[in-house]
Amino acid sequence: MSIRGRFATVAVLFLVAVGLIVWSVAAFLTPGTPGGVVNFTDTQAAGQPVDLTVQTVGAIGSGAHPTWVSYLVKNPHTGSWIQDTTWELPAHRLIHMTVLQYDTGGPLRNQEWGQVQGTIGSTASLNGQPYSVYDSNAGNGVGHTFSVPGLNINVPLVGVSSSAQVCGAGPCATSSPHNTITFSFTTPGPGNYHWQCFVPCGLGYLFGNGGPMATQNYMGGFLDVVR
Ligand SMILES: [Cu+2]
Repeated sequence: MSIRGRFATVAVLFLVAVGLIVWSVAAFLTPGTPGGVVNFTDTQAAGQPVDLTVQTVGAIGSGAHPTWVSYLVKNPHTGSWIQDTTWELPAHRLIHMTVLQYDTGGPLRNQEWGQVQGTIGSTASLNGQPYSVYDSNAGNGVGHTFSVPGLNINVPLVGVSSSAQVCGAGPCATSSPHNTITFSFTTPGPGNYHWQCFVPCGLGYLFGNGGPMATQNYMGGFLDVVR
């Protein structure tokens, strides 16, 4: 091969490499496909509390990342479980939230996240028992949190026993081992409030904070509060 031919080959390979790097960095920085918006504004008459039910699973079992941890929300109109973490809620309304937690847990890196904050009475209920703080170094630890930084809401979601027959793929049925966590909060005025899990549960990613922790419709989303 001539010098010119070799140079052209090296140049093409170099451009392909640069292209691949740019593409992978862009793909890493771009959040996953945003879902629709699950509408809770018309499920109750004006002034009535709104029920919001979600589940947290150790593996979503389908889609682009079947092994990723995820939240799922119960469609208030059809009752089916959907993977969409943008929830449209009415402003200045009492929200009764139920979390069915199917994942295992462990000790928190920051014990602060074991504290229930920002809910009515600064309390939540774990299988019917009220709690305001959970010691993640005891028992099954904490699997995930439901946290809305802009509203100072944080609820530690206690893990299930890893020795049990843990649900392998979402949506999980209540026949699988789970913890039922309930709490209430009041929505503020209209706005977009980011919510997320604060347990670095993105297994296999840098410090556990990539993958599902950084992608819409897995471990974070938005409370889309409207008038
Ligand atoms: Cu999580």
